Amino acid sequence: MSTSALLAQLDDVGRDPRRGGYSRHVFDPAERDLRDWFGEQARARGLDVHADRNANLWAWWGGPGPDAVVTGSHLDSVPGGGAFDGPLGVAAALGAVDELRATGFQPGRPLAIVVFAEEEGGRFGVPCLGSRLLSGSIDRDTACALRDQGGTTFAEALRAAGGDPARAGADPELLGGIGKFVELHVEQGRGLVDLGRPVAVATSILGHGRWRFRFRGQGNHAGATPLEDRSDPMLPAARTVLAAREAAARHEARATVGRLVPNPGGTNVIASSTDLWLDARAPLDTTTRAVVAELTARAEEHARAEGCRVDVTEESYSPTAHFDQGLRAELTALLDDAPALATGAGHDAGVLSTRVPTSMLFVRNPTGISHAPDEHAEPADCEAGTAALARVLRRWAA
Ligand code: HGY
Ligand code: MN
Ligand code: MN
Repeated sequence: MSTSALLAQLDDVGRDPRRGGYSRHVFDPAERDLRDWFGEQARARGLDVHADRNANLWAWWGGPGPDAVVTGSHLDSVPGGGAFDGPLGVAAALGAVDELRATGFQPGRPLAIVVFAEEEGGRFGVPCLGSRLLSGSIDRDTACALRDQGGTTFAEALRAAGGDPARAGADPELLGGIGKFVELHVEQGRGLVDLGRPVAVATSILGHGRWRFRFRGQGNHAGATPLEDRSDPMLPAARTVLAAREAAARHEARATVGRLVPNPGGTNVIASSTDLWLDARAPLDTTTRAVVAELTARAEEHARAEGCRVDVTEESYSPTAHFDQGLRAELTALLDDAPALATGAGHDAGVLSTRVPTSMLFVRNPTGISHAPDEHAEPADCEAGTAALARVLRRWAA
């Protein structure tokens, strides 16, 4: 079955009529349907499917065992996300297994497809939660205490999904068994469009982090409260959103506030507190830190001016990741001198790259847009990506 046909099976899973695009968050009904779909597709290919202690799904062709060749990505999305970010890598992995099986290939070492849990952090706020738990870069207690917007903890959600929070956490045996990892992903930019090529090999991932700014003021009546009597946390929050763009431009970094939540959020209510989340990224970790430090100082200044207070909490940080040079050179040669591209988007491959020889393949996205419904990959490019992935798996797992 072609990769596009596999993806088409997911067309109606987790559509978000209010936001547009897809909202598929870990363990919610849509994501559970996607997990079921993956299990069925993998078992139909003779793969042995099981969930690890951190709710990542693994489909094995021989194994688990030492020096495994592993490929995969994620199935969860951002709120209102596109159809390809994550699912393309999973569908292409299934398509690559089809290609290998069709030619009678038998792997000489364990080969697996992995679906990592909560890559976007769309429910519990920490991106790549499944791969961070697997690799130990977040500990069990911290992860299990994470809460979604409804107040449910990751531990409760994991238990409700059939997992055991007491077992969550680093899995050195599973991680140690991975010899090489490759993730195929839709490109989140226009590099391949400008180069006129369907597939690229990744070089690096921009360091990135998330910080919550909580502004506290005095809730009050929108009509009965004179301006001079207000401590309105929306004002310093709004000024901080503007300051984020200014600081990013000054430091040649990227800073985004995509989420700003007043509490209680009534139209005729002066908020008592307002949360905003900063996503900041830069090639140098020191630059990202400088942007956050400057923004923290500006936020404190704006808060004081309105009789408010602000607390800043770092929720996650991923240093800039550089993919294995040897693998990069090997894949570039193997894939007809495929171009090399850096990315500003985070991936589970970035988390694994500090522990396992890791690489990524990108597939052309004609719109260059991601994390939005306009994200796209043409069927021919999806198949070109799948063929490239099959070639890599054949070489590595021979
Ligand atoms: O946020 C990111 O860059 C990734 O899509 N999780
Ligand atoms: Mn994403
Ligand atoms: Mn992704």
